[in-house]
Amino acid sequence: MKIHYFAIAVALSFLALLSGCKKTEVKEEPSLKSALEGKFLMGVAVNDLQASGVDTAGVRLINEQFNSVVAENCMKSEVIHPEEDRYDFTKADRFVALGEKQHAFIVGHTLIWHSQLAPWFCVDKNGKNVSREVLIKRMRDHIYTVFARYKGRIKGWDVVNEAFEDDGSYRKTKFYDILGKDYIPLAFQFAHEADPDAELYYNDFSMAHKAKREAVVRLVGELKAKGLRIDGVGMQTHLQMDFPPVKDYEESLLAFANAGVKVMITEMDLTILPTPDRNIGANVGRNFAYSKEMNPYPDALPDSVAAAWTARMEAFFNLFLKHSDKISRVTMWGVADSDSWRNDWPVRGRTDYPLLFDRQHHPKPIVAAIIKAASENK
Ligand code: 9MR
Repeated sequence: MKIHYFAIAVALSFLALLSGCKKTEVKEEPSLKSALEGKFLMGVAVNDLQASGVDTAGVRLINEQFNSVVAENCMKSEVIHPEEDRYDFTKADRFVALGEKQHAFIVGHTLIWHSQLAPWFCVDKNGKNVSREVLIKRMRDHIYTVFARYKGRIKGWDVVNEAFEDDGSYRKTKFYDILGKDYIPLAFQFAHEADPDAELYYNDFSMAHKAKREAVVRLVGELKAKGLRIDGVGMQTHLQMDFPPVKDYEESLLAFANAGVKVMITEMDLTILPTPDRNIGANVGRNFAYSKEMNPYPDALPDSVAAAWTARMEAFFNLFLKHSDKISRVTMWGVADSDSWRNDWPVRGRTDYPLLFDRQHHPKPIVAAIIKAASENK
């Protein structure tokens, strides 16, 4: 018994000694989101494995590094509204719950898009295009129902995605076939009716092309002239090493800001792999056959190649910092390299290195470079 009391007394005095000691300071590494605070939100696209919590390493990075999230796939019409009278919110609910848990600015992607479109959306039971009236009703129902579920929780929406070709002409989608260019203002009108507080965006790839830039500026003007709400233009920013030139990209960024909307970098990634056609943008309809030459770095990037990648990524982040008064958000299209769609497009089964965190979820040198540049850009 005596020994027992003695042991407790020793333990207590040891604890008292410890609490008297000065706490050792643990130096927190700055995160991307804290370094960029006051400049723009740092966002990331979230996939289903992350939203469901299976990818714990990915969730940890989302939480530590990012303060905005966007749904990579789970809100596209083929997923969320697979049949005319059936919605499936399972995955989207998980995504929104993750964003709320992490106090992130949540972005919905995307309402009206020709790709990953629910197969029933624009056609009747015989596969024939529906009438103008039917499509308008379907668009309204879709937008109203999805908005009703997430009203006040999703703060901004990509309302229309990829409506233009690179030459500035309207993409000939089913929406365009049936409604002409009216489908765009209609979508913005329905979205605003459904949640007057939500920010509404137009989102597209290959925005550095002059003709596309001009078409988007025209669209913003037309929407505003009709008294419709449009808050932002999303520049997707799926980059290649040699395309587009930073200068052309900057011209588009400035043109959108001058049109009176916020600019958002919405789907950023930078492929290091050869691209069979530099004008491919993010046109997922185009694919090319696999060959060894097209997959030059299956194991790792040579140092010089990695350095060139870092330099190009840094040039873009320096541009974003230069124009941070015009940019409200920069979103990466995925957390770690292994998550990226780039590994399978436009050639399936390649190993690409397009994001800020590597396959082990370690930050690449670009992360420290961005944090340093942000701290120097007061
Ligand atoms: O990253 C998405 C990928 O997982 C999907 O297979 C693909 C299908 O269309 O869509 C990808 O995301 C696209 C985004 O929704 C719109 N802009 C282009 C993106 C890359 O294709």
